[in-house]
Amino acid sequence: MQNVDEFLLHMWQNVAPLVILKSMGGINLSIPKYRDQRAGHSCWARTTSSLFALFARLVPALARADFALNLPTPASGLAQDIYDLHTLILWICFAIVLVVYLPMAIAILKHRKSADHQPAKFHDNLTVEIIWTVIPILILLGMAWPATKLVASMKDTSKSDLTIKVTGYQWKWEYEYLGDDIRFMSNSSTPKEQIDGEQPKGEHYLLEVDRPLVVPAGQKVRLVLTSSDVIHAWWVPAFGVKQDAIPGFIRDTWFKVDQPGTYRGQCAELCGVGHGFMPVVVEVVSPEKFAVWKQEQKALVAAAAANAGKTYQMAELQSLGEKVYTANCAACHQANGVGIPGAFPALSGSKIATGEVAGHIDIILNGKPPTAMAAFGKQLSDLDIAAVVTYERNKWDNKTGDLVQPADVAARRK
Ligand code: HEC
Ligand SMILES: [Cu+2]
Repeated sequence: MQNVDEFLLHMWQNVAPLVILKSMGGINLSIPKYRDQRAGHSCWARTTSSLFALFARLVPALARADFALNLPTPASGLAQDIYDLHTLILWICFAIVLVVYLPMAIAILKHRKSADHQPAKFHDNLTVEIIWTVIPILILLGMAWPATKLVASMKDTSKSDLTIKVTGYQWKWEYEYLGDDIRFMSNSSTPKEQIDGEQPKGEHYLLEVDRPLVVPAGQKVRLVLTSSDVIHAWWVPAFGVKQDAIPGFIRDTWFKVDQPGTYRGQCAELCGVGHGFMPVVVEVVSPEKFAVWKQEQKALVAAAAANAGKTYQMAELQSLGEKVYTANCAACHQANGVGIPGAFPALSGSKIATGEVAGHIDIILNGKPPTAMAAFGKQLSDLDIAAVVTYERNKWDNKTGDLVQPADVAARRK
C-alpha cells in the first residue's frame, strides 16, 4: 500500500460502515418473526429500521448498499429457525466482544508503558487457565447443540406430502412430480435483449422462468435432486434450502411454506457459462388451486399424446421451433446460429443441419458424448424436436425446405 492515509480513509468510508451495519443488522434480525409477519412489523422493528435509514444517509457507502446485508425474510419454518440461530450466535459473539475484547482494550490502555505502569512479575495461574479452557468449551457446546438440532431437522425428509424430482441440466431445471406423470423443463425467460443491455433490465432480471415449480401451501414438499451433467445446486434463500444436485447421486431436502406467493432463487454451484442463467421460481398456491393445476397438467399431457400422429404446417413448426431453440440451444449455438468458434459449432451452414434429416434428428436425440452437446431425447417431446429441427433446417443460411413431423422423430427413437 503506497499511501497509508488513503488506505485508512478507504477502510473508514467503505468497510467500517458495512461492519457496523452488519452488527446492527444483527440486532434487528431477531425482530421480524415469521409467525408475526402477517401482523406487520413491530414498533421496535420500525424504529430500528428508521434509525438505519438515518444512519445510512450519513454514510455514503451505506446508501449504496440497499440494505441487502441481512438474511432474506424467512418464508418457511426452517428458514425462520436458521434466522433465529444466526441471531443467537451473533448475540453470543457480541457478548464475547464485551466480556473479552473490551477488558483487553482497557487493560492495554491502562497498563501501557508511557503511563509508567509497573508489570506484575508472576507466571502460571492454574485457576485462570482452567477457567479460560472450561468456559469456551461450554460456549462451544452451547452453540453446537442448537446448530446440530437444526441441521438434523433440515435433513429430516420423512412424512412428506409429495415428492418432486429435480434434475439439473446445463442450464435449466427439470421438475418431475413423482407418481403424477407430470414432468417439465423450467427455463430462464429473461429476454436476450435485457441480457445484452439493449433493453432496460426487468424487475426479476435473471430470476424468472417460463414454467415455475408449483407446490401446495402448508404441505411438506420433499425434493430429490440429481443432475444430468455437472454439479448444480437448487437454492431458494427464503426457504432456507440450498442443495447440491450431483450427477450419479440422489440427494434430498424439503420445505414447507404456509404463505402462498412467488419465491425466487437460482443455481448456486458454478456449472459452466450459463450458470447465471438457471433461475429457480417456486409458485406456492393453495391446495385447492394446486389440485386444479395438476388436472390441467394432466390434460396437457393427454392432449400431446392425442396429437402424436398429427402433421403440422411449416409456419407452426417454425414458430414453435424458434421457442424451443431460444430456450434450449441458443446459449451455445447462439441466436444467430453462428455458435462460438472453437467451442460450439455454427448451425448456419452446418453439414449436419443441412445434410440427412435422420442424422440431424439423431444428434439432438442422443447428443454427442463426451462433448457439451447433450442428449435432448428425454428433455424434449417429439413435437419439440421436430419443430427445432425444422427451424434449424430453414433458418439463417439453411434453406433445405425440409418439414420434419413428430412421427419422424418418434421413428428415430430407440
Ligand atoms: C451446452 C452447449 C450446447 C447446447 C445447449 C446445445 N448444443 Fe448442439 N452442439 C454443442 C456442441 C459442443 C456440438 C459439437 C459436437 C461435436 O463435437 O460434434 C454441438 C453440435 C450440434 C449439432 C451438429 C452441428 C455440426 O455441424 O456438427 C447440431 C445440429 C446441434 N448441436 C443442435 C442442437 C440443438 C437443436 C440444440 C437445442 C435443442 C443444441 N444443439 C443445444 C453444444 C450444445
Ligand atoms: Cu447450475
